[in-house]
Amino acid sequence: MSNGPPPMPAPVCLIENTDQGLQTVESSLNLLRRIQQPVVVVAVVGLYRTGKSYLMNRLAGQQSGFALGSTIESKTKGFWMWCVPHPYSQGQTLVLLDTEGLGDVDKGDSKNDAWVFCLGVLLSSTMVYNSRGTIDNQAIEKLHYVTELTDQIQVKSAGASKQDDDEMAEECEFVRFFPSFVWAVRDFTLERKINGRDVSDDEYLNFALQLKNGLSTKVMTYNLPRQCIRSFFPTRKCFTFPFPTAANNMSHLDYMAEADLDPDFRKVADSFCTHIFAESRVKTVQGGHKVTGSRFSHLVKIYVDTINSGKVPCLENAVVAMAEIENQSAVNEGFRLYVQGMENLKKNFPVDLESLSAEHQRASALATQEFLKRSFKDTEGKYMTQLQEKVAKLYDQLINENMDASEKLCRKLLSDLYAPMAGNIQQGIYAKPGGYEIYCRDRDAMVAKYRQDGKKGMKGEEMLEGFLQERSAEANSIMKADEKLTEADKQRAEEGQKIALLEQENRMEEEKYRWLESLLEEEKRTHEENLNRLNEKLKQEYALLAGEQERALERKMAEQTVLLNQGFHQQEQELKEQIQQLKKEQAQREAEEARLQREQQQQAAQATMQVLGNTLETYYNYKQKKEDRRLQQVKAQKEKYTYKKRLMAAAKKVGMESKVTGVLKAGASEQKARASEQKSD
Ligand SMILES: Nc1nc2c(ncn2[C@@H]2O[C@H](COP(=O)(O)OP(=O)(O)OP(=O)(O)O)[C@@H](O)[C@H]2O)c(=O)[nH]1
Ligand SMILES: [Mg+2]
Repeated sequence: MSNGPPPMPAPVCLIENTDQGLQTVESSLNLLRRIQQPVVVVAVVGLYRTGKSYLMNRLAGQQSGFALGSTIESKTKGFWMWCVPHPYSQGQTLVLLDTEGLGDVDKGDSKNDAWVFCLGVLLSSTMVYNSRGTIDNQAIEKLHYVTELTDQIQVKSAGASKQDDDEMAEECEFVRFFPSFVWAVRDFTLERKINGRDVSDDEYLNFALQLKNGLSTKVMTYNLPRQCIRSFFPTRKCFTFPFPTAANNMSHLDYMAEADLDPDFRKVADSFCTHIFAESRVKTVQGGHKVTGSRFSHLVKIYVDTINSGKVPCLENAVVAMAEIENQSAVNEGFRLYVQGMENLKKNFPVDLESLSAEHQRASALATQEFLKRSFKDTEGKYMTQLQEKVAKLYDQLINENMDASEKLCRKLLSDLYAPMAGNIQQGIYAKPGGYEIYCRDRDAMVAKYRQDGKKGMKGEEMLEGFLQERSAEANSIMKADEKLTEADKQRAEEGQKIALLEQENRMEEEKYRWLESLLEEEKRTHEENLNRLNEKLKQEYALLAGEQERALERKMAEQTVLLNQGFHQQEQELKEQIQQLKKEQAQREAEEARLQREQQQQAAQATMQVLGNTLETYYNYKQKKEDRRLQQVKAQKEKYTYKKRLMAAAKKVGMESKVTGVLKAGASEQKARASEQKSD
């Protein structure tokens, strides 16, 4: 499965702007959901009929795509999206967003315009503001939407009532989440000179954004949009485009060959594209988390739904909501991989525990990796635990299924191997003097064959134990009916049978213990590995947050230097406070990071103790059982010995000591021979 954008021959509508309000288009969200690559989102906003769609087509490397209008009526409605592989950065997707033109007199809905502008800010990592002519006071006044952003966007979730301090903190937070700002001035015909000196595009923009000294209403009104742009978008860039072609060609610009365009226009357009491709960052959200296509789809839906419901979009809430949806699908995707990984092995059930465990380890590592790749902000490990629980539950179920399959197979194997003996019983082969010896030989040969079969699964010894227990009454009655055996032989045989059964029980317990021990060992290892992976992920997330905070500080400090140099002490003082606020947040993050690390260490230690405790308990139970069985064996041996002693005492009384000793010795050597025969089998 490719993680990049699916082939898109043309842009699609992402957000419709209807009379009922803004509405996301499900098929376009679905398209985004398939993209697992980080996205660089470039949105163009600006007054209607200013060549926005044309510029976006150039970024897409296409002559047509985003529809252009050749009349004075506005063309683009809502938000249109084109996802293409990033031309510079492999593994990233470039999402181009073309938006509805602002200030359309026919529409006459400035509130709606303000939301279009606001969504452009919220969704993009680079926002291109497009205008025509010059950056004069009128042009800046038309950008009044920036002054409304503080009412339209909330950074923190609404908890306690806002204080002045919070208000300031909110505004200063904008810089962390807002896109870089590029002003594209089209049809620029003036000479770029300030006080007779040639200046660059950026100097031209900064000159236009210069503040005026003073506190009169007029000055404050003049300064407000400029101050907002400076403060919210400290990373700014400007491109002044000349006319692309002669006025009479303008309406069929999208059919014109590149070579027929004005060379100066092409030069600026090329350096604009180069700048966008080289400098636009991957879209991030609060905490510095990178946004993938799939996360972006949630973001779009969350913001649009919030705006539609009449509420103010909140950056913090959006990230939390987005993380919840994304983490849940990360759990599902991780689990899907685990199920898929175990599916093949399931076909081969029964398998031994080593194979089952190895496959489980492999599949659960894959599942965890996939989960961690997709999830974010799972600070408490809630979703990671959810995945682990789902995996553990299925693994338990698979172990049971594997045991059932083993049981079924062993039962069949035993019944097949026993079939000739059952036939012999029916024919009375063992019901004659010496029959018990034949029975024992047949049974031992059958057990040896059973053991030779290597594909019995996890229940081989347990099933054999059950089988031998079941057959012990049969063995006893054959033995008792065997006239060749003396009472002493029978007593001895009975003892021998008891011991053999105990030995088999031992084997069965050992088999169980072996897999119990390896399951526990595996649980401990998986737990440790997952904890390490989660810690690593959290560390990475803290590094992202630290990077985000540092970048914000850097930008603010650069802005502070500019203001200081220009003698704007009042604004510089405000900035100073904002910088202090950012530093405070940085210190909070560091303290939080340290706290989390301490907690994680404690958790890890507790978990290890728990697993160790479990292992010790199991081990203790096993030891106890083993000891019980040993005592039983000793008792059985002792009984045998007491019987021998009683027999010898009786023999002594009747003067048959040497005969009894001879019989016992013969019996013992016969038993030895049989044992070595079994071994060589
Ligand atoms: N003068 C001029 N015209 C241009 C430029 N770029 C494109 N056009 C033409 O202007 C017209 C409108 O271009 P669009 O790209 O559709 O403008 P838009 O801003 O997307 O328009 P809306 O979607 O209606 O807001 C088309 O006929 C274009 O060919 C330019 O740089 N200068
Ligand atoms: Mg357009």
